Amino acid sequence: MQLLILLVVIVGIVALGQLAKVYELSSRLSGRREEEITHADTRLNANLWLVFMVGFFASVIYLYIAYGDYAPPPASEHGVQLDWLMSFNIWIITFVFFLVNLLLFGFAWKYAYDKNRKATFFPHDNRLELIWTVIPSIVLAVIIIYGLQTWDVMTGDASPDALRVEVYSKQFDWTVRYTGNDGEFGQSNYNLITPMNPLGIITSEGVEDAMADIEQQIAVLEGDLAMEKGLLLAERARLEASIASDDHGHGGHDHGDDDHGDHGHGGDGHDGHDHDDHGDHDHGDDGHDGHGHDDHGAAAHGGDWNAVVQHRIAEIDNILVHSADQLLILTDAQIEAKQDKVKRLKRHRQRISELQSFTFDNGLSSFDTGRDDQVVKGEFHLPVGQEVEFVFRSRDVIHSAFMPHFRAQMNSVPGVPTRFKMTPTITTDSMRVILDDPDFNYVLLCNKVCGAAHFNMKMDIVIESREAYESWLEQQDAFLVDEGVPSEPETEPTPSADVNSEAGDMAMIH
Ligand SMILES: [Cu+2]
Repeated sequence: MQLLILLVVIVGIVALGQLAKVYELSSRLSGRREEEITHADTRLNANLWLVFMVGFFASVIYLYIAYGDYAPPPASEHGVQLDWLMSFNIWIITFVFFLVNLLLFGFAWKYAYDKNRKATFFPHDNRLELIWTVIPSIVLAVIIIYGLQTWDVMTGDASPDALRVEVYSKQFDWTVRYTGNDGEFGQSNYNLITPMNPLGIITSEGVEDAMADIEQQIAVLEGDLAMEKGLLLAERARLEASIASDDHGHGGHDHGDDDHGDHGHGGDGHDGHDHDDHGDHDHGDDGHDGHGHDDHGAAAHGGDWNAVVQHRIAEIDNILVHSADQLLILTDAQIEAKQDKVKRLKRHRQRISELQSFTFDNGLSSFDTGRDDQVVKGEFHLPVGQEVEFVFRSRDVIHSAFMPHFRAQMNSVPGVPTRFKMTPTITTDSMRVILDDPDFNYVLLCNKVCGAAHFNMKMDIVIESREAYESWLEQQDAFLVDEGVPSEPETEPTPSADVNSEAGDMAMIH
């Protein structure tokens, strides 16, 4: 097959060569040289330029008519101005487009080669230079100033009574937050993000719960590690070895604290922890075994290393013998995973403990203002004619909040809150009538390719009368319902009896 194609190509090239030869022969017969171009040839080409120009212009005009309208009318105040800015630019571009192409094709037609005409030598002209420098400068300046002014309308300070709405992005959905009755958003931090608190809103209760939860997780993991057979045996071996080399290893200590050591543990042997009546309490019945606190004792007394070590060995032996059924046997990888988890939990605990609140102008603490915040998903509502101040945050990557019907778009950047303001002017219902589409909805889309499910990152926006908006907002749960139980967005309100019993349970756990 390939051979066949190759043959066809070769035959084609040969045929072309033969055709060229025929042409050459025929022009030689007619007594005319090949490179000689007649006046008719030139005029034909010149006229074809004009034909092309007319076709080109006609197709551009067709595209303007077919696609020039940005379908739904702008549904926000600044949207009208933004559309004007766009149209203004388009008209300038259109004018320049037709002018330049008219000159380009027109000159090609008019000044086609004519052997009787000599080209004018025209190297420089100050007037021309001035014209094509000054005019574009003025036009560009107008475009830029007009553009900046429109930008300023969208991003300038919102009025104090603007409705404040936070739009939070993550892979792959949007969450919207309202301030609640106090008019302030609660502070937020990623360290407090949980499935129940996707925005990481900080409240004093939330911090306490998170800390208790972390403590509990650490306790469980450390409990497991304390009962791991391999670790216990390894520790025991290490301790034995340290006793064997004790004269060298810890001699210094003992000498240094001689009197101390003698005091406390003179004749007591391994059992001697007289410093600690607490210890006696705990282990009175257990005899040789239990001195869970002797690390502590050792640190305090410094000198009784040997006794401590022996004590710990006895303790380990006791576990190995008497609690054999509770021993865990884990692989190295499992142990490492648990130890790693403990380290990460401790870091997490550290970061949460470093959170600091601040006080708003009205005297509220930023750890208190989050309780009544309303968090919604799936769809959010805005009152028509009300100025809205949007704040954008992102959890993971850069997203872009795009609300095409309002001619609004803003990047949503992790770590850098962004914002703009807008005033919706057309309700969803009115727009449905305008577009004659009963299913129409305003949308918030993601306009940055942010990952696999980017296409699905969408939220509906409902623009409605102030009354309808207010009654909708009233139905949205506050972040913390009653006694510190985070509400679940998007579910029916929980009966208050359940909330209370749940709160009771949680209080017991923590
Ligand atoms: Cu996105």
